[in-house]
Amino acid sequence: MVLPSPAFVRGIARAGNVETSSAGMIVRQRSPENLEFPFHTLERWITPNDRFYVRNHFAVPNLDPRAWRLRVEGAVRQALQISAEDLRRLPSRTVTVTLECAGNGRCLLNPAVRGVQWGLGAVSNAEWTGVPLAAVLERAGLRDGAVDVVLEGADTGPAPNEPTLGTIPFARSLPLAKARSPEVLLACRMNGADLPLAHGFPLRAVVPGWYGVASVKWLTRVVVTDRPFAGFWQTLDYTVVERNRGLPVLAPITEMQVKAEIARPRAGEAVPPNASFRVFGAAWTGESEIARVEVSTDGARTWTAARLLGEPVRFAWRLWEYPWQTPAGPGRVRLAVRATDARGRTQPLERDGGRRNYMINHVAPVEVEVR
Ligand SMILES: Nc1nc2c(c(=O)[nH]1)N[C@H]1C(S)=C(S)[C@@H](COP(=O)(O)O)O[C@H]1N2
Ligand SMILES: [Mo]
Repeated sequence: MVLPSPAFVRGIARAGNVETSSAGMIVRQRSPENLEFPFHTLERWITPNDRFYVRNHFAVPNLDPRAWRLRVEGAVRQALQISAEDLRRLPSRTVTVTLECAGNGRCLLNPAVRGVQWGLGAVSNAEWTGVPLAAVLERAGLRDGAVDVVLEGADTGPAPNEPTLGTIPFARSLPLAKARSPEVLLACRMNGADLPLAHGFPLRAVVPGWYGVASVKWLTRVVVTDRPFAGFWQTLDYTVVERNRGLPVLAPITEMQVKAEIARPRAGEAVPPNASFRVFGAAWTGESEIARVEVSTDGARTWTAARLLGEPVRFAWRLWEYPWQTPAGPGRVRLAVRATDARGRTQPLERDGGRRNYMINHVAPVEVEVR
């Protein structure tokens, strides 16, 4: 068994030393704005709108909601132009969904990899209200041979690391089966309020169980394609390497991987000796539910079950706690957590290099000081 190196653990402490916004968010990038939820402040199951992490590739587009239309076209029987008012007349649903950026935890990797250097907080949980994408596809009517559903945002800019490509929009596709699943929403409300501009006003996709990149914001166009969509954000970016008959093959990032994070204590925090300390955090997974969370106080050698809080809600994170009896003597302790989902998938102890700079879910101990 290979444990994450001490350098990995130091990385978590490094994540704490950064600039914060007026709302107390960690500023990872000013322009475009990329804001991290300070994960050590986790208390409640729902993340308030002004604390929900923000991941933007380009400048935020300012859309006039009166002039805005959602165009639905491609391999459909009837192309549509839907106004915000039309959408409000369709039956809506509310679902609680955790979004995690595929790069969450990146700043903990050693050696460093490229991309926004997220600590623990490129993950948040909110209640989203909107019309199922399936209902809109149903209205347009899919033509035979439809394969993918492309979601396009109004934001555009230069393609990252591809200067000759010029300006491209942010767009991602879903295979038909996921696009038609009842939980996939075109959301116009977040935690009971109008969708904030930073989170995609007037309309965004919410794709439960998938990494945040699938949940396209500032939606303006849905294009049904008759062949697999090989867009920029699922070929040159947001891909991982899978093995196919021994050959490395790039595959788009889709489902979230099972993962737990410790909110408290924070890395480097001093905890009192001979005391009862509440270790606390959250755990989530993709198309399943969290079945078990375990805590280790000896650097990922032995594990004890933590207590799962609240009720299981598919597609939302589960809070957990562990009453830790801290040791008598002063010294450093490496705390770790690992989650297992209802399909029996458990967080790995080692990182799979094929995941490049994405999908970071291996067990990552935090070092605290007993004194
Ligand atoms: N139009 C558009 N949609 C987008 C993005 C973007 O840059 N533009 N970023 C994606 C990524 S990578 C993530 S992780 C989520 C983040 O959603 P949030 O900013 O509401 O947290 O939005 C996704 N949708
Ligand atoms: Mo992301």
